[in-house]
Amino acid sequence: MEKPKFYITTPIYYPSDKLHIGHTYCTVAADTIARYKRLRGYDVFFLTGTDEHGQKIERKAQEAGKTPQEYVDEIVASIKDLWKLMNISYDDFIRTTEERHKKVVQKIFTKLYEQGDIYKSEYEGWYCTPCESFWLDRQLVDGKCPDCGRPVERAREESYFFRLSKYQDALVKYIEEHPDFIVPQSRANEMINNFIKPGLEDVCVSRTTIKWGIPVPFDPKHVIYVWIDALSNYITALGYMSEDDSKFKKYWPADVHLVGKEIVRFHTIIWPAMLMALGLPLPKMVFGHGWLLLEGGKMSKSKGNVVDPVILAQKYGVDSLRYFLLREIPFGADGHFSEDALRTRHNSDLANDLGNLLSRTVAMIEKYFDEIIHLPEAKEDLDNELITLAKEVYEKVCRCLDELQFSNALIEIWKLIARANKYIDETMPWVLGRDKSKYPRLKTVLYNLAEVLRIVAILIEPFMPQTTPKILQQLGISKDENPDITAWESASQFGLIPEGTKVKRGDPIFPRIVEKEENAM
Ligand code: ME8
Repeated sequence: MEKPKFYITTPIYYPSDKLHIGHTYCTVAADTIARYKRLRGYDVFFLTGTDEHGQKIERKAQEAGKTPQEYVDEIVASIKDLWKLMNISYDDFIRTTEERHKKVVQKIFTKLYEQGDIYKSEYEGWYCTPCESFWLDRQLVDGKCPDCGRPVERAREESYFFRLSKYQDALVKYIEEHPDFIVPQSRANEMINNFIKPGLEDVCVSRTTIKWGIPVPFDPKHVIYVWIDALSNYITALGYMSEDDSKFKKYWPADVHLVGKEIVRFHTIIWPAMLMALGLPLPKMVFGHGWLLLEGGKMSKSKGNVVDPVILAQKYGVDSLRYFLLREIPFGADGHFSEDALRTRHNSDLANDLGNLLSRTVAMIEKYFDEIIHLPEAKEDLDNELITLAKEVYEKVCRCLDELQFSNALIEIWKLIARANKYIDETMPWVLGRDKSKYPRLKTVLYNLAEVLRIVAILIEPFMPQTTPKILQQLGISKDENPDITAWESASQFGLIPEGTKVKRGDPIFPRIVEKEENAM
C-alpha cells in the first residue's frame, strides 16, 4: 500500500544575519512533527530554506563590503550548520537565489500578468531618498522615515500590482468553510475581521528602486518584490512548472505551513489568493505559532537582543534545548525565554526525572540480576496503575502531536515518568533486594520500570532523537526489535521486552548543569 503523504514547511528565513533561538524554535517544532509523521508511516516532505532577496540584504552586504550573493552564501552556510547541529531532518532546503526558484517565480509572474491578475500601475507613497524606501502613511514615525528618522517626500513609482481585491469574497468563504485552515482559530477571526472584511487592496509586487531581486522577465527594470518571490518557495521547491514536477504532484497541497504569528497574514491572504489565481489547491493548514520574548519584547535581529542557539546547544546538549523549546511554552502562545528556565528544566525534568529513572533502574538490574531483565513473576495490584498509565500515554501523545500541542504531549510523557519514580518509592526495590524470597517480586518491579523506560524512549524520539538510542542501548534493546509492529506502535503495548535482555550501564544521559555561583555554595 502506498504511504500517505505529509508536506510540512517552515518560513524561509532572511539570511540578513545569523539565525537566533526564535528561528530555531519554529524549525525544531517542524522537525518534531516531520519525525513524528515518519514514525507513523507517512511519506514526509519537510522543507525549509532562506529568503535571500531585498533591500535589507543588499544594504547589509554593502556594509560588509561584499556582494549580496557572497554575503548570503556565508550566512546560509552558518544556517545549514545550525540545522545540522540541531538535528533538523529537512528533505530540502530552498534558497530563493537558486535558479530552480528564480525561473519558476518568473513563470508564475508572467502567467499571472497574462491572465490579468497582475497589472501595471503607479505606487504612491512616502519616499525616503537615503534609504531608497517607500512607506505608507501608517508606517511613518512622527511623519518621518521609520528606519532612519529623516524627512520623507511624496513620490510615485511605476509598479506592478497583484489583484488581491478580486479574491476577497472567495477568501472569506474559504476560511469560513475550512475551520482548520488557520490555527489557532483566534487568528482566523483576526484575519477576517481586521484585514479581509474591511477591504483588501491590490498589492504592489514589483520595485524599480531595488536591484537585488528577481527581474520581471518582460520588464527587467522591475524586480519582483518580496512576497510573490518568497511565498512561491513552497511550490518552486517541489518543481512546480518545471520539467520534473513529480514532487509537486505528489506533495502539494501542503499539510502544514508553520509560521510565526506576524506572517500569518501573508500566508492566509496573499498566498491563498495567489494559489487561487494559479488554479491550485490551498494548503490544509497555516499554523501561527507565538513568539519567544526576551526582556524588552520580541527577540529580533534588528533589536540585537538575540540568543544564540549554538552556545545553548553546546552547553546543555541539543536534545535538552529541543525539549525546553517545546515543553516550556504552549505552542501558539507567546512565552518568555530565559536561560534560568532552560537550566531548571534540564536539571529537573531531564537529569532528575528521566535521567535518574534510567540510571537507577539499570543499576538495580545490574546489581540484583547480573544485568538481566526477567519477566514478571509476582504481580501486585499496585502495578496496574503504572501499566494502565503507560498504555494510555501513547494515545494521548499521538492526539497532542496531531494537533501540534507539543508541550501537552511532553506533559503526558512526564506524568508517566513521575509515576514510575513514585512506583520505585512505593515498591522499595532496595528492600526487596535484601531478601532472596522477594526476588520474584523484585523481577516484576524492575521489568515494569524497564518497560516504562522503553515506552518513554520511543515516545520522546520526535522531540529528542539523540536520546532515544541512548536509553534503548542502556536497556539492551534495539528499536526495531519486534518485526510485527513499527517501533512507534510498540509504545502502545506493555510487556514487549523479552526475558533475558541484558542491560548495559552507560554515562548519565543528561549530566546536571550547575552554574558557577551554585558551585561556590
Ligand atoms: O519573516 N519567536 O523571515 P524571518 C518565535 N523571510 N519565532 C521567531 C522569532 C521569535 N522571537 N523570531 C523569528 C521572514 N521567529 C520571511 C518569511 S516565508 C515565505 C518568508 C521565526 O527571518 C518565526 O517562525 O524574519 C517567524 O515567522 C520567522 O522566524 C521569521 O523569520
